Amino acid sequence: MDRFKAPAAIPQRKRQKGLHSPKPSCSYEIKFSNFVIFIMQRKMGMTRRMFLMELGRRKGFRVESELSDSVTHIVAENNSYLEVLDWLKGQAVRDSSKFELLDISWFTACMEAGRPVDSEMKYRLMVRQILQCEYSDIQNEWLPKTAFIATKVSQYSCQRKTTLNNYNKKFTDAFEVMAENYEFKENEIFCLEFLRAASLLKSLPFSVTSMKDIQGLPCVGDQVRDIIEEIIEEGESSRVKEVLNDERYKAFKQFTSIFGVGVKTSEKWYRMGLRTVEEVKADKTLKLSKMQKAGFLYYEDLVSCVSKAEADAVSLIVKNTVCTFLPDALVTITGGFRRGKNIGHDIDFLITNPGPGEDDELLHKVIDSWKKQGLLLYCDVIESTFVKEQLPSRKVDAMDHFQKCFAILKLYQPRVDNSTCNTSKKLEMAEVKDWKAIRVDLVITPFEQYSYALLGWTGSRQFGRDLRRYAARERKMILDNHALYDRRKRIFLKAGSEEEIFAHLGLDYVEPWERNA
Ligand code: DCT
Ligand code: MG
Repeated sequence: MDRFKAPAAIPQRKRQKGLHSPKPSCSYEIKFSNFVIFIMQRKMGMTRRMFLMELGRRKGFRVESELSDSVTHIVAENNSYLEVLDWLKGQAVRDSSKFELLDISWFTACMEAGRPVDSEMKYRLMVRQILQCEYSDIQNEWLPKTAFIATKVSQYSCQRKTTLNNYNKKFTDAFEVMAENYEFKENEIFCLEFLRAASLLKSLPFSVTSMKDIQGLPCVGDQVRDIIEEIIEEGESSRVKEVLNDERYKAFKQFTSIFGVGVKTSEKWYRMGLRTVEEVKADKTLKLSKMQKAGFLYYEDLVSCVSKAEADAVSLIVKNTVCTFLPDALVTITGGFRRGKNIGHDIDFLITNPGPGEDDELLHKVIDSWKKQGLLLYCDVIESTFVKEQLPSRKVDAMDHFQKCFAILKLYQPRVDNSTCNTSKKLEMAEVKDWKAIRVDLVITPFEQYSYALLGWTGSRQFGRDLRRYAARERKMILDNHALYDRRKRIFLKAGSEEEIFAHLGLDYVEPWERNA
C-alpha cells in the first residue's frame, strides 16, 4: 500500500475555504522525515482528521493513514492519556512507550510554525507526571490528576472495560494462583479479594511498573499490594512461589482438573494420602461418581483446551441437531468464546425458541439423536426448577433453574487422506483415535428470559458477580440468570436485549469482549 496516498476526498466546504484541491500527497515534499505522524480519529471525526492529515502533508510532514511500526508521534484530540492507551490496547499495540503521545495543540503549533516544535511537556499526554490538578468535591481539595483518575476507576468490573489484552499478566497470574489456593482452603473472602484485584489489573490500559501506578485504585488491599511490590522489585513473589510448591495446592490442582471433582472430593482424597491423578486412578477402592468416571476416561482430551475451531465445529453440530427438531430455534454460543477467547475448557450454548409454544422435550430429543449417532460420551440432564414469579436468587454464585445438560461430545477430527497409503499403513491409521472428547453445556431458556440468560452465561464469572453485587448494593435490585427485580418498585423489569438490562441498571453498555474481567 502506498503510505503517502492522499485522503480519498476532502470535503467540499473545507476546499472552498482555501484548501488546494486534493492531489496525491506523494507529490508533497517530505521535509521532516524523522517525524512520522498518526492522527487518531476517535472523538475527532473522519472529516476533521482528513483535513488535518492533508494540512500536515502540505506542510512537509509525513502523516500516515494507518498506525504502523514506522509511526513515531500519535496525535489525539479531546482524549485523555488513559483513553489513548485504551484505544492503542484495542489496536493490539503492546508497547505504547515507543510512541510520543501528543495533544492536538502540538500538531497545530507545528502547523503554525511550519516545522516540528519541541514536543514539550505541555503537549504531551501522560498520567505519571502531574500536569494538571482537578478539584475534588468529595475530598474538598485540589488533587493531582493522576490520583483523580485512579479514584474514577470503579470497584465493580461491570463499570470497567476488560478486553483480553492484559497489560499486567505477571501480576494477574500471581493473584489467580493465590485466589485458587484460597478456594482450595474454602476461604471465600481472601479468594474474592485476589479475584477482584486480578480483574482490576486486567482492566488497566497500561502496565504497572511502580507502586505509584496503583495509588488510589480500588480492590487493592494490603495482601495484594505486598505481592505487587515484590513482583516489581524482585520480578516474582515469594508467597506465590511458596503456594506453587505447596504439596496440598499441587494435589488439589491435579484433582480439580478432573471433570466432576471439586474441592470437597479433593479434600477427601488428600486426607487419604493421595497426591496425583495417577494415584487416584490406581486406587480401585475409591467409589467414583458417573461424572468422575467419565472424567478419568477422557482425562487427556478434557485437560487439553478446546480451540476456537473445535468450538465452531461443535457449534455446527449443535445447530444442525437442534434445528432438525425446531427449525426456528436460536442457538447461541456463550461463555468465553462469546467474549472472544480463542480457547476454553468447555463450550457453552444457550438454546431458545422465539416462536410460540415451548418444547420441553427438545433437549431430550437432541440427546437421543446424538446417542443414536454414537456422538454422546457422557450426559447429565438437569430438569428445570424454575417457578414463575419467584424472586431472583440473592446468592452471588447460585446455579440457575434452567433445564440444562452437562455433556461430553465426541468430535471427529478431520481425516488425513490415506488413499495413497499401502494396506498396512491404512490399518495402522485406522487404529489411531480420530476424535476428541469435548465438554459441552447446553442450556434451554424460555424466550422471555433469554437476555438475562445470555448476560449470565456470557460471563466472565467475575463480571457476573459484580453485576449482581452492583444491582443489589447500588440499585436495590436483584439480578440473576432469569430476571431483574426492582425491590423498591416491587416489579420485574422485562428486557429484550442485554443493552436493556444494562439500561435498567443505569450502567453503560459493556460489549461481550469487554467483559473479560
Ligand atoms: N455460569 C453461570 N452459572 C453456572 C455456570 C456458569 O451463570 N452454573 C456462567 C458464568 C460464566 C459462564 O456461565 C460460562 O462458564 P464457564 O464455562 O465456567 O466459564 P468460561 O468463561 O466459559 O470459561 P472457559 O473458557 O474456561 O470455559
Ligand atoms: Mg465455558
